[in-house]
Amino acid sequence: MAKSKDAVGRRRFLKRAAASAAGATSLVAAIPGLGTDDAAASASVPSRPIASNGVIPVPTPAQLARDAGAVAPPSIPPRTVVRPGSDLIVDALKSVGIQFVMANPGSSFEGLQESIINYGMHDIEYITALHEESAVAAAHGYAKAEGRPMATLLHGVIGVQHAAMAIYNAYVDRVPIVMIAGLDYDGPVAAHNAIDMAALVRGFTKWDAQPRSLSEAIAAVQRAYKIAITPPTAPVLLTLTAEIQKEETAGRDVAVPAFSRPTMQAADYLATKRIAAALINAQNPRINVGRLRTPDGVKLVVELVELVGAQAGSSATSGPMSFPMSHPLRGDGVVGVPVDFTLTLDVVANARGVDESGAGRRASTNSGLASASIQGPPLLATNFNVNTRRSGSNTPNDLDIEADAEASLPGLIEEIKKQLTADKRRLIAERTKKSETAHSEQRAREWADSIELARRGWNGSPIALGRLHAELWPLLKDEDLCCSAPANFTGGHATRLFPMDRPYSYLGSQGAGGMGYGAPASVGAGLAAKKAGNGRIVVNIQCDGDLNYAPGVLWTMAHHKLPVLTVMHNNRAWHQELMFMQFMAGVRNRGTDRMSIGTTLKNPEIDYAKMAQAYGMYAEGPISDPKDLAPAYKRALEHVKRGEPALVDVLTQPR
Ligand SMILES: Cc1ncc(C[n+]2csc(CCOP(=O)(O)OP(=O)(O)O)c2C)c(N)n1
Repeated sequence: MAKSKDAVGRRRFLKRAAASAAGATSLVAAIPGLGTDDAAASASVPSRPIASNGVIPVPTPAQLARDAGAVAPPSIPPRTVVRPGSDLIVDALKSVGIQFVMANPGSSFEGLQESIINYGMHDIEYITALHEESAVAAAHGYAKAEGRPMATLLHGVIGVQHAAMAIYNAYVDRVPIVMIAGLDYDGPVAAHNAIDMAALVRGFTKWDAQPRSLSEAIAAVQRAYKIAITPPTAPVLLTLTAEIQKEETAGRDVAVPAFSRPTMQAADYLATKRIAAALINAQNPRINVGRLRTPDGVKLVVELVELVGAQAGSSATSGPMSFPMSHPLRGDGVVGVPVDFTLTLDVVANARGVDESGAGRRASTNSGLASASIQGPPLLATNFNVNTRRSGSNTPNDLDIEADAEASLPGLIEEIKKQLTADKRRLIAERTKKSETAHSEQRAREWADSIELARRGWNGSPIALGRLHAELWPLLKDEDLCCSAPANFTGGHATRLFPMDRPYSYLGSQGAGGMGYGAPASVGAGLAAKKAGNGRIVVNIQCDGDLNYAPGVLWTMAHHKLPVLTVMHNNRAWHQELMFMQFMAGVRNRGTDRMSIGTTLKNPEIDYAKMAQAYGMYAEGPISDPKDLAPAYKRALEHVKRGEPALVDVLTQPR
């Protein structure tokens, strides 16, 4: 491997510095021209405070003369690199539309970092991470809020290792992320190099590449993006050598080609015609909507449901990009009228292989189909080295189409419009009316149940999770809201009380259940909210155990001024595990008294308000009297509405 000029220069510098430092008694002595034995210089300068090592850092007369402008500064050698390769990598990232790159610094990608910060500064924002896992988890949250990937940079080997769990979460959650790992063969630490960097995470990335030249690297960035956003969407990893990042390209004919966006595979024409006919001819069709790829897909599916007056099932309480919960056609239809055709769109089976939308086979329509699905291919189809069974719906349908639902919708809508007769339009208008009435009653029942659940333990202290949420609702009901953290550990109140009506209203769970996700995902959601620029507020109901894996994200929120309200669900425990331990001790009949060992965060108790303040964020708490919640929320929200994060620490019931 040929050594780059930079690397050779850097090694020489390090050697020289090490040699002089070894023979010197102080830093001053190690730097030529600076020394305490320079009596003349010492005598001619005013006295200065003595550094802690006892050495006075005295400038030489020549330096003083230069400072005073008496002599011209030494001539600066001309820039040696005019158009580094990493500038073109920035152009490639721009060509695919990357807007944010998040990283914790590492010399293996210093060339690219410098290019992003200086050369790419008007197009790409550099977000500072305090941990690589947080960078990838933030990208995970961003992709779910936006339906598109951002990029992360990872230091060779160790940064990739730190990121591994977050990559796995994103992979299982089918979330696209473009990750770039640096590789510097001539770097200062040989242990940060790997012959096959991606091997560390290959089991849970969709694709990886280690380009051998700049042209290959440019093509690989565009390829990486395409592969990440094409179903099955997933994280991809590019390993970029320092040589490619730093090579001089001035005078060379390398350029970034225009990016051609990938076309997604849509359902074929015959299948589309059959589904259109089934939707039109059914007496009572149902469309179950899972997670579509982008907000455009959500718009299209709303159009489809309204066009045929179907009843719609939504996964919006499980994650983003689904059918709006408050839409008049979301619900179970008119009681007593059987569903005779079900179309399922991108509904992902849960770990047990049961789809989450209540889909099921029913009687068939007079077009011969009882059920159909359009579902992107499972990751199993692209990567055999997977540790997850999660894939498409396990319920067999009469017609199962392996294609992108979002890309299939325009054709389906067009075909339905072609097939619709005036008679059918009248029938559809009638059933739409009936469904809307039935659904508004259903909605009233659901709302009453949610309020009833939220009332439990209303005046209790520690504070009940229902009240923690209910006090937020009046303050947030008119806001453009994004709930960024998983709701399953916080009683599920958020998804019952707050209407999940926008593609990003609720971002869902960790994917693979890896903790240390909620807080960084909120950073990604915060970036999307800030970029939207319309006052969107991110609400992060934050479990204490989850925050403590990488609390440095609080600094990232403060530093980048993200509109995130963090409300601590501070039950001073990893309560899920405490319950498991209690069960274990119970079945062994040994008593549960000691099960708080290793499962609680007590003695000392963590002060999250102080923690957030230390990271530069407005914070209050701990709050144990529920009457104090609303005023504290109001004060915190004033900060969030000004575009800054804030945290309210609430002492809560376990669940
Ligand atoms: C990285 C990781 N380590 C350990 C676990 C095991 N685990 C599952 S739930 C849980 C407790 C989470 O505590 P917290 O986030 O405070 O939520 P709580 O259970 O208290 O509601 C733990 C540690 C995990 N899922 N992920």
